[in-house]
Amino acid sequence: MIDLRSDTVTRPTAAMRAAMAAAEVGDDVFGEDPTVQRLQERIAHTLGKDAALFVPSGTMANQLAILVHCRPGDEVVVTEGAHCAWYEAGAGAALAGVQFVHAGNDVAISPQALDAAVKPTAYYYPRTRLLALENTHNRSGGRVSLPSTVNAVASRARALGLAVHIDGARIFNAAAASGFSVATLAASADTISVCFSKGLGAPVGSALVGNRDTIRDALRLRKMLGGGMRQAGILAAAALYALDHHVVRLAEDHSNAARLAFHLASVPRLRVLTPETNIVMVDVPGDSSDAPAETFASRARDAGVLVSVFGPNRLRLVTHLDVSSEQCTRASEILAALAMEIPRV
Ligand code: TLP
Repeated sequence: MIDLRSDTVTRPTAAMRAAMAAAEVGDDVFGEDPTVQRLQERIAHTLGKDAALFVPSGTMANQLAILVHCRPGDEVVVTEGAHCAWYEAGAGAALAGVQFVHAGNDVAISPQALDAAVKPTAYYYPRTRLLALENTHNRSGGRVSLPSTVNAVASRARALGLAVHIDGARIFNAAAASGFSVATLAASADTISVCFSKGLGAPVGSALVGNRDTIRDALRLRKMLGGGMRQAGILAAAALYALDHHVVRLAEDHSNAARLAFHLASVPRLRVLTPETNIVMVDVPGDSSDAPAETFASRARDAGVLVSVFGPNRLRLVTHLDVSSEQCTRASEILAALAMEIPRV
């Protein structure tokens, strides 16, 4: 099987497992796990912030950010298709008691779109409290927001009294594609979440990064959510290994995605969004009520390629550490052959 469903499917390499096995550990609820401490200091420094908190998932990192910045009844402004509004099981409403307002397009929000989304201040309006951006932006096909775009809307947000969070699950992909450092990409955010378990290839783990007071609040909230982990250094060691060895290879995933997209774009029945990073969105034709993407994905599975369904007509293919460029070429041949079987209308 060639698994292109997500960059979350990677398995730790032998060298990563060796680093995990050798990790020095302690009880992190007592703040005594030296490897977790080392990871938190390292990722905070890499992102140009004071402090970081190691958490089990990107979802928990995003939800902690919403919890630290907002109170029940507040509003969070997000882009179209934001992960925190689409894929986190309604946690923003259920746990923090916030509602989401979609503004701008599916990658970025302009200062003007933010102005239009923020509620006035009379007592009967919800309080618009947080701007949550996503870089790279998953549902738009892994697109990158450049610092100029992020800074423009973030400074408008600040002037309006909003905090700024970046869901940086794939911020290292954004850095690899744009040439900007992750610290530059994170500069205008109060908090940023980052995942070690996506393109970086660690089995588990994310971090919430921000200033010391915010991360102290997040530590308590993490405990409240049941995310206090004990000898978590075993997992932090995988994340440290990933930072040392897997950041530099993200460009390979991007060139595999570009090649995959290039091959598929020449297939007449498919519409392919040109990827900027490791995510390729492919639209298949057909009446949306027939769920053509589901049908295509199940044929692809039978032919040995796993892809995700991202809409009635939309498939998502993600390149990662565990798919080689040969496998990507093979996958594009298999998918192209399947697409040629789609009847013309
Ligand atoms: N994304 C997953 C699915 O949930 C869609 C994937 O396969 O891409 N932020 C972003 C931008 C993400 O893409 C994800 C995971 C998360 C946060 C959540 O991370 P986890 O899965 O660790 O909770």
